[in-house]
Amino acid sequence: MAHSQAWLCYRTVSEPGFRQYLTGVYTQEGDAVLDSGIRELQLAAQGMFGVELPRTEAPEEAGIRLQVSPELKTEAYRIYPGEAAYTIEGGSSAGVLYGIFQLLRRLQAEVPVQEIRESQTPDNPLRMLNHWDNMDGSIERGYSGKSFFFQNDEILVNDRTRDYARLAASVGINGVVINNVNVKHAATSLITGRYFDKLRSLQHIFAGYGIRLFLSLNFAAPLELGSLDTSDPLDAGVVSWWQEKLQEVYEALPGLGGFLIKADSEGRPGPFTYGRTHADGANMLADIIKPWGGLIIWRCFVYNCKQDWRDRKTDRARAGYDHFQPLDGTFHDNVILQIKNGPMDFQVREPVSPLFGGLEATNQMLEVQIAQEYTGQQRHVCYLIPMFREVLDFRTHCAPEKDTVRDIASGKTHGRTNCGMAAVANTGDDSNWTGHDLAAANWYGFGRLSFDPSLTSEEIAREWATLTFGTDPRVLAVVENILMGSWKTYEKYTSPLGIGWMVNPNHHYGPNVDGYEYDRWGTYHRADHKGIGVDRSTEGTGYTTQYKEPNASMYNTVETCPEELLLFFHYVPYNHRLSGGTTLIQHIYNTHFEGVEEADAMVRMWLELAGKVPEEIHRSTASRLEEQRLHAREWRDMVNTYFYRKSGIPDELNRTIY
Ligand code: GCW
Repeated sequence: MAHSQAWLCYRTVSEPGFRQYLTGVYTQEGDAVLDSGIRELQLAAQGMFGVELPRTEAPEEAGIRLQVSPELKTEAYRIYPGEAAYTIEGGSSAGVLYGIFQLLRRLQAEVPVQEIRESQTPDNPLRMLNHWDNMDGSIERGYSGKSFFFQNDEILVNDRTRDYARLAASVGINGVVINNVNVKHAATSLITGRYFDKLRSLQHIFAGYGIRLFLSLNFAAPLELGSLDTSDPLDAGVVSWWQEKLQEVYEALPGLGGFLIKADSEGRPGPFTYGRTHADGANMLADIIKPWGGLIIWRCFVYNCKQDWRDRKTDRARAGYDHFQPLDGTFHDNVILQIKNGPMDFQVREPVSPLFGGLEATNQMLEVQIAQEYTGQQRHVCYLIPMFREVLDFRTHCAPEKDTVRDIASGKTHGRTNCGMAAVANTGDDSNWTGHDLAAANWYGFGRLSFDPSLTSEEIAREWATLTFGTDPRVLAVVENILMGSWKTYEKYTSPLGIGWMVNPNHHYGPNVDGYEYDRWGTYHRADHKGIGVDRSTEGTGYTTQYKEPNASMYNTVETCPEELLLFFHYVPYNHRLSGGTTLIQHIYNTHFEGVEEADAMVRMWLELAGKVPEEIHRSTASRLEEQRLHAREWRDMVNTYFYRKSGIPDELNRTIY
């Protein structure tokens, strides 16, 4: 299927200033990344100015000069106009490439070229996308078609691969895991000769855009691929099996970034089976790939998924910290722990995982999910950048300063370099990449934010909208308005005050208040006729003690707990008065009515853009917004009715509650 160029569509601009430089492009050094940069400039010159931009060997003929300047940090860039030439410098060719994309963003926004004078060093060393693509072509939690990496157990390498790499690199992504963390079936064999040729082609394309390829690994490979009867990480036979295997992999694929591993989680194998720790497992693999500069990225999503509802002490939210904090300091240098933003699982609202701040001597990476598993599955618009901003800005109090999640992920708090941010990707082979056209803002936004976490959500939304739709102020205002309100709107008509879940089990789309209440996954809301919420204070599961002070005390009491997380931390009676004066039950009713009104307003706003954005995008987005509007009603009515019937307390405003 033909695919769109998303935010790299290079439409005509009216600001002519840059034309004077379009005489030629020159670079002294040459490599695949600089070649990609030049191709991008040529494409853009054609699209924006209708000019054929030649590459020249003579610097004096070139209005655009690319230069690798070792005094800049590796991936940093500096771009500026001059008399004769516009210069794009980078600490490496990847830095130059990032500078080119920044210049093109500004030009596309009609910024006069004489004002485009910027320098930037990416904040996070690793800026990664994790694809949960299976080799049969399906995507776990994929909402935009099939995989464009795999089909029928084969690896796909085609035009789309390059465009994917361009889009990813344009927002600063420098690492990609192509296969699902649940490594099963053919994917276990990705580390065998059967796939090396295709992986090399993929790696080659990625490398041309400064992106390193990573693979998800099956911890039980010695059993499943080899003929061993164990995958005990401390067993000598297992260690030598991995040595041989990974040597073969690195000889075939030098430059491979390393491996991402989900172990002892949701049925995946891991060191627990053999009475070993996660550090035993991760370090064993890390030591083997260290000579090649490889990294082991070890996920912290480990919890007991078979809980008994009567047990009010076992708390899934506690699990990440309980498992990994005691191992702090035992992981080797080339191991990175990848931690989901919240302690549960990508709900619309969660507190920040207490592992951030709890680990002081361990490499850490923040994992977020732009695949909208619990936030409308790319059928609803939910711009997640404001949520990620809150996570990054959260102060852990693990140090007197530089203690935010942003500082920790970027390595500033503890002086680390193996760290950064990863997002579970939201792409598939739909022609627009992300199913919902507006969901592309999350892909774009994640990359931009991981490169430069000082950007605001509004700036990112505006940039994306400008690149995608052009500079019409009316269009920009509407798109920005819809995006900026969408996370809070989604939160309003779904589950209240941080309690989460309330979705249909398994596929996770659509309201079902008790969907997980009578299940064993530890995802309770504990609603009864008097109140709702999970007591995670010191009186309850004690989860609050995993935070550093003053956060621990703040979360521990109802009076000081941030209201948007009230039900995550406390069981609260329906007649409890919130800070604004309304009762909890009234707040639930009000927000659900408001959420629907806001969803209606989004449809009205979007309809105003008919004729102002490409017709196909207008039509398909309108139909998704319509589905969202109707679906928001279903959520409202299910949730309100449920709580009305549980509590017996009527709505003060007498609206229809069934
Ligand atoms: O959110 C849950 C998803 C699973 C996923 C798991 C994980 C890849 O429902 O589909 O598995 O998280 O993060 O490992």
